[in-house]
Amino acid sequence: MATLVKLFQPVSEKSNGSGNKVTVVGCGQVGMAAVFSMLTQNVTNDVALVDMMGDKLKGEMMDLQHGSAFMRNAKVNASQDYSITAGSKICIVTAGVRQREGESRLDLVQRNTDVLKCIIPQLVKYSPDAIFLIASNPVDILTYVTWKLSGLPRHRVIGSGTNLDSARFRYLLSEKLGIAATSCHGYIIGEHGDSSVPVWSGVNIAGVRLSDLNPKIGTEEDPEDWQQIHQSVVKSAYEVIKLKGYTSWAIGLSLSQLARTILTNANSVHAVSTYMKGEHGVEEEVFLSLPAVLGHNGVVDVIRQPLTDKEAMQLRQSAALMAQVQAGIQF
Ligand code: 6V0
Repeated sequence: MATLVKLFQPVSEKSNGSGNKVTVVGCGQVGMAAVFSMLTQNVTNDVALVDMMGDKLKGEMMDLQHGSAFMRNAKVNASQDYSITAGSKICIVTAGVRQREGESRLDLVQRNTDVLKCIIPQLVKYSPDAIFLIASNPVDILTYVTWKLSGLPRHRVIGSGTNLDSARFRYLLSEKLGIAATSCHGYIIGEHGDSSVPVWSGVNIAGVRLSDLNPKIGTEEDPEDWQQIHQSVVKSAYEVIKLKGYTSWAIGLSLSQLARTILTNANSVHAVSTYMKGEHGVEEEVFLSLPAVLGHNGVVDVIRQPLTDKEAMQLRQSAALMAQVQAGIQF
């Protein structure tokens, strides 16, 4: 075009690719909250969106593109064709059905496994070196399913797991203590959801362990009933779904945080769903959350967190439940 020829004096070839491309498959409530968080928090400026609903996908893409002038060089592509995902550093999967009121996460297993069967081989084909970050529920089982379907090494398949449950826990602790959530340290491990395990023995503020101040903390004998905080965490998704129909902002922020850690090779520690066999006496091939060091390669290390006998036993019970559900999956 003549105007372009007049405007530009060519010096070198334009290079393609940002080096921080993130694909999000599933542009529903969770996927779009994750995309919005990543773009506005400058985690990536290069996203590829895939969904099976063509009009919605195009609408989401255009809506974000119209915000370009408010973001930092954001590049947003969307298509039902997986070739647009090529060369992604991270593939985030939030596609599938979500719980309806009263349904548990485990009720979704086979339906969402069938969804992953369409998605994972395509993502692996176009981004064989990517880290796979799964959010679709039941997230621990679907992370296992992704690992099986993808053939990728275990360190490159991660479930968002209890990063969200731990954030909810820290928020509720912060409300009770009247200090910032970022100053309340503690992890929920195990299954994302109903059988999650709060590690009360490690909950601390500035290194002061609450279990040293209240040895009964988190138990049924605790007169202060701190265990009710964990019960609220377990109930919180059900409560939000009852109120607004879905959960989105907190999981979107959680995925954005994990993507930042991976893209920047931060080696930060997050509770994410990872291969569990051999940890804390777990004998089954399951994925459950443990605090893990994350970087460019995905999971670098799992933290050897001292657990009480009861905590380790609860973890093994979750693992047994996961294995039982996995045994019924049709691949
Ligand atoms: P949603 O708003 O219904 O979005 C799901 C999207 O997936 C829709 O746009 C669908 O069109 C799309 N989709 C379905 N099948 C395919 C396919 N084969 N290929 C491409 N796209 C497809 O659901 P929402 O975003 O609320 O939830 C998505 C998933 O995340 C559900 O399984 C939830 O249970 C799960 N969540 C996980 C959380 C976590 O902490 N891990 C938290 C909240 C929700």
